[in-house]
Amino acid sequence: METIHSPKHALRASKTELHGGELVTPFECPERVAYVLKAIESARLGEVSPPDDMGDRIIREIHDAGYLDFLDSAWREWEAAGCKGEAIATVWPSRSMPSTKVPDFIEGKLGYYCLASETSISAGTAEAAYAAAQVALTGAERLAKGARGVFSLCRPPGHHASRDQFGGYCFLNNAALAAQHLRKSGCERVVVLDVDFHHGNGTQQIFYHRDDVMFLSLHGDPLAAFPHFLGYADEHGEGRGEGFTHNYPLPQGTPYERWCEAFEDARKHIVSYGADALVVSLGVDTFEKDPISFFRLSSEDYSDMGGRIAGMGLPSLFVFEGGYAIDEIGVNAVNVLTGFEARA
Ligand code: 7XA
Ligand code: ZN
Repeated sequence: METIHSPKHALRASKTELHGGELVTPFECPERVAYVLKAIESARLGEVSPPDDMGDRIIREIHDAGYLDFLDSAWREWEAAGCKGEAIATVWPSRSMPSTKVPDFIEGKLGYYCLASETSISAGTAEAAYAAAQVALTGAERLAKGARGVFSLCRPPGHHASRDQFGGYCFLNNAALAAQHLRKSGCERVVVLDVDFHHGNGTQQIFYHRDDVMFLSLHGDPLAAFPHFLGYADEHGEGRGEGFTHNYPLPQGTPYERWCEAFEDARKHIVSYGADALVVSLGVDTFEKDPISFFRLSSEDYSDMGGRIAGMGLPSLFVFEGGYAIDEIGVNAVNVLTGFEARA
């Protein structure tokens, strides 16, 4: 299987994450990619190629223009305001002050365009996010040209990024961009299956009113897990999108057998939808040793997961999302891909 990868991911190297009331070194760090590349090489998965620059047409279809301008200028404006640390949102248009005005000053803009304050904006963040988007779009283009399976090794990840908000380590929604590109390349129906531990709130929001992209997510119950405010089982889509969103919130300690029950239900929806292509939001933070999650999948389970995904018989693009157990992140991600190839 071909992997698409850009060294520009390393431009996203923020020093601070707000975690447990402290500023810590981010879990979502550049080393994650180095470990995955090493595992790709050890497993002889296949060629690692750079992305093409596919421009910003699809990015502008998925994301809000004001939000994209904000991402481009946020770090400059933060520095110009004399701020010394990294840019962290501290104030929001919350329930008691639901303004829709976009403030001029960077402090207000950050609150307007941010959904969660653990994620700081640092020098190079916008460039890295753009490169990750190109990695996803290039993977989608390979699928559109006939590839059966491709791995887009995106970093920073994307599935929490909504049309106009960043957070949860995400800035541009790589999986949504890939799905949109597939739609524009002739696929009538595209599925995004999100197997990251966290609910893909951004992807759900982007496609919530659409029937041409089905979104399904298996994740930690938002009552107990980030992002807390989306991802419940009673969210099914709205308008034309009614019936095209399916959420499987799962409890603390979920073992692979329980995860598979949810997967099998999701699989039935995917098969009856009659999709032309599948985008998998591939996070491996469902792993038993992940430091910020609570499922109990083992490294071997990821091989089986890949086989089950291949069993649906769809051209599949794997878009990398989360996973923070750094020693095993590579083997877990690559197990999904080799498991897929063994059954594809
Ligand atoms: O898939 N998303 C992630 O892996 C990032 C989740 C961020 C959690 C932050 C909780 N304070
Ligand atoms: Zn995650």
